Amino acid sequence: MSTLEAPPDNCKRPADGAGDGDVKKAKLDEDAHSSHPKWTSLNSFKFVKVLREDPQAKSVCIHATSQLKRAADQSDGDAQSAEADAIILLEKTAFDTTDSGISTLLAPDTSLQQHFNNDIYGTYDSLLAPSLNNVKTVIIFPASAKHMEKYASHESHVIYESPEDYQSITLPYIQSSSFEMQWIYNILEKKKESEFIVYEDPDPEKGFVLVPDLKWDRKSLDTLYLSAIVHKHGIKSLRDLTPEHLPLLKNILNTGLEAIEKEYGVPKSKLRAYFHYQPSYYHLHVHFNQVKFTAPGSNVVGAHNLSDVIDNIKLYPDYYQKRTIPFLCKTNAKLYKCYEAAGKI
Ligand code: M7G
Repeated sequence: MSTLEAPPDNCKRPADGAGDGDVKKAKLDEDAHSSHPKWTSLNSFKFVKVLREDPQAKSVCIHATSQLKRAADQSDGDAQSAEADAIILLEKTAFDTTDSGISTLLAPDTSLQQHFNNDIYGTYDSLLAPSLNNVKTVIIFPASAKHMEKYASHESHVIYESPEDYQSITLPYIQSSSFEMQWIYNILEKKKESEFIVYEDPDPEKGFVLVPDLKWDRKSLDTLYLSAIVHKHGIKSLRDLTPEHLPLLKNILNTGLEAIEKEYGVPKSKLRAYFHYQPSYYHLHVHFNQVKFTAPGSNVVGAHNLSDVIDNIKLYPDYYQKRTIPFLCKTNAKLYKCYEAAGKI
């Protein structure tokens, strides 16, 4: 594809250390905002547009705005308030198929409205008791341009990233971007979500924290989804993995699977463990989920099975530095524009 646009600024390799500076700045900017409020309803959000919907998954992702309160200004002591972007992800949850879940469904609280009947057939709308009408809701606020990019619906392309492309396009992009990783540091430092930790190995080299993932409603075992976040900083992704990391990877695979089986009773044979490439957050983490659940990003292009990764590195120590790795990229993504600007698309 011809490229007319100048490369976006964040395709360029920053001066030494500038990437780190961006991460620190993002951290400061985030600290400057008041923390995520505990909303009790959605009525303080102004609807902007639907970013994407998935009738099959029964989910919708909305762009909205809400008032962002900033800490009191030292000069006048008044708290400032400004409109900021929000992303609201709504997803209908799976049915509770335990005996008590089904009994509640069949209780008098469920009322039926008939559409039609014909011979032995009838269709209805069931109006369920509020306790059965749960819609899993994720609110990202204040949402950055990067969040908008991630959640907007855009066409995806497969990009074949050679080792040279990684060095000349992807790595400079990673180093010059900020990825809002504060949530990861909060988990590792036990500032947030510590009450949900399923397992932790505190070892600085081969240790990790295993927590329920944001994508999971934390109820249905059919959609069980956890993430193992490594304690060691500086391993950005699959591309960085070498034999030095084998003890870490084996530890995550073996101990992670055992911990999930112990906590949730889901056997190892019903779980998959994999990396995303490209990840959204360049701090190494592994996705664990139920094999019967088609998790977003578990497809053949984006997912790299952890046990395969271990075997590949055992067979070829520099496998992930030498191979071409395909990845899916949306046309609105900055990384896509970097590849386009380099004449690779
Ligand atoms: P990824 O492969 O970097 O990006 O995985 P993806 O979002 O495109 O999959 C990051 C994983 O971290 C995803 O599965 C997210 O759902 C999960 N995640 C993101 N955030 C912001 C949080 C969070 O605050 N808490 C938890 N527990 N998980 C999160």
